[in-house]
Amino acid sequence: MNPNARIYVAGHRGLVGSAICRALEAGGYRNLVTRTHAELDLTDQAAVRAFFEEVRPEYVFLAAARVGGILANDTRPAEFIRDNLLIQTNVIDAAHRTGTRKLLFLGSSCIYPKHAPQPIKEEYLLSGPLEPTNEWYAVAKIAGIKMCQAYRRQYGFDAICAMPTNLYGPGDNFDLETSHVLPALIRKFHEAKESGAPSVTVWGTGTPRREFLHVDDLADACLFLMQHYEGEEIVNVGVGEDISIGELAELIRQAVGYTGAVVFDTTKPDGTPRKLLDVGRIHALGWRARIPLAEGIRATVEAYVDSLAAA
Ligand code: GFB
Repeated sequence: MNPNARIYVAGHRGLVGSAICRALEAGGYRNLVTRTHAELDLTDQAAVRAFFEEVRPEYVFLAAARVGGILANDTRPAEFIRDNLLIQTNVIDAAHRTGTRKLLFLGSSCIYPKHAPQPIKEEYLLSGPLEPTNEWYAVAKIAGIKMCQAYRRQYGFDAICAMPTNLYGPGDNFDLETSHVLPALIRKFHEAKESGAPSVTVWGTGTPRREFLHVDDLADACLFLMQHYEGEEIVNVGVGEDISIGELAELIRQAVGYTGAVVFDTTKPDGTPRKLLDVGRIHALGWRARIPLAEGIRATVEAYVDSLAAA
């Protein structure tokens, strides 16, 4: 990518989009194009086509999506499947129509079968039933992958697909109903410490295992793939190891400095028992994650507490 190339980051205010913008700016890319949701509704096909005809970005990072944790996915299936299908279809099609040179589509590790062999290889896609709590989002993301592959086959459109594992980092969503586990626990432990609450409630049994990738590592991988990968196959992006939710809660409890008890609310869903990604493909391409989880958690706790003070 030329430093002056016009690069559109869709979803630039979200966890992933803001990290991609940070990485691009740090890399000397000066011609970034962004639009807020109020300025451009990506579910509106006419508006997206008009934007692409006006701006004609050369590269597109498609990080815009309707995302959320296990409860949000489980309780709002229509929004998750509708909005993600609309956003990705509009952006991929308009990018192709207006001559975008390359587009990177972001999926998720939840596209894989609930009981896929671990670690999960890219070829396990569609080899078994999905996790019910997020099958709506997963089906939408799988459709996005297939659309990128179809546009490459029929039109020669250079669309590539990255499948990140669970993400965390600065700029995450800390709403307790819609967020993912890591930011939710940071907020819960911090609020319990501040209020002197005797315990913190963790959803589920604490036994599911999750892999956590810092969003700055993901952004680095996205720039790497945009510059070095142009294949049809999807590429997993992860750290190659996972921990249980119980172990994660203990890591966060220590990072926050909470000394009360941890209790598990088994009325809440566990979701997929495990979704550790096989990262052999991206390692073979020459990329590895760098940010250790304990260090990433400490930095995210600090950024969260600072953001509260700033607010
Ligand atoms: O991060 P999370 O919401 O999403 O939940 P998934 C991960 C695990 O953490 C589940 C447990 O077993 C939750 O029950 N957990 C414990 C909590 N306490 C909490 C809490 O306070 N909040 C939350 N949110 N979880 C998502 C998919 O699945 O993974 C998305 O639903 C996306 O579509 C994302 O793919 C990457 O990892 O289970």
